[in-house]
Amino acid sequence: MSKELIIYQHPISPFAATVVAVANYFNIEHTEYRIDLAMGVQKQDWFLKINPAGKIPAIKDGDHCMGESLDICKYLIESRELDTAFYPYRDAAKVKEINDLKDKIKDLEPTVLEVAKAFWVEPWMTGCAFPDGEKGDKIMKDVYDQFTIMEEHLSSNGTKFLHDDKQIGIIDFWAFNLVFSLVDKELVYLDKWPKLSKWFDACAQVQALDDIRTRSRRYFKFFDFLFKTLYPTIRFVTCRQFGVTLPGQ
Ligand SMILES: N[C@@H](CCC(=O)N[C@@H](CS)C(=O)NCC(=O)O)C(=O)O
Repeated sequence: MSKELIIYQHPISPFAATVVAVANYFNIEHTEYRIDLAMGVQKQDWFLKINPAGKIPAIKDGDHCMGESLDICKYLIESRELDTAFYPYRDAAKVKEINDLKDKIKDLEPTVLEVAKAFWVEPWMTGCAFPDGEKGDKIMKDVYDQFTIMEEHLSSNGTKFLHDDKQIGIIDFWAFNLVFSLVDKELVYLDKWPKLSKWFDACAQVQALDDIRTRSRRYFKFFDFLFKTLYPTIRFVTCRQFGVTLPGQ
């Protein structure tokens, strides 16, 4: 049986974007399979066999199934024996450095998700209010704190990328996908973090990241249209009389 790699993804997931970008960066042949998160496909039995956490991204590589974006990226590199500074898995000291770096900014994941949920998905999709006042400020502050940690890291390291000066690495890929998911929805601006802005621009020039960002941006625009124009218009015209209900109605 040929060993086919399937990446289960959704086009607006920054975690799935990381896995697809890594596969493309290393020319790892794969097929993408879109999981309809809104329909809850990620919680269906067949998918839970692939990733019991019920989340994307996940992969099926021959008989091997797994979830968690960074673990998948590491697996892809190790299983293909890619000897690269991007993730030098054979060098225990470097692996520790990379894991420590991820640990330093581990709250980037929940804080980015919280901003996207509170200021993009929920108000537009479900019609609920934007978090205002202290609540809204706190959500933004949490993500800004992560940006400050990254700024300080880049400053003290004196490097262009998070690990290294010349070579982009696995944590840059992971963090870039998270950060652009907010920048491209115009939910955050990086001007107050000059080193982080430079890092962002340097990552954006890497072809695999530029490709995935361009694709994600198209989907952000599509969902923007759906949330901000189509849904409210349909609500306005009130479909109730036709028996149609949208989220938030
Ligand atoms: N830590 C996970 C996060 C994955 C994650 O949160 N995925 C979201 C999409 S962005 C998901 O599948 N959510 C569906 C759900 O929770 O039902 C990773 O890095 O892979």
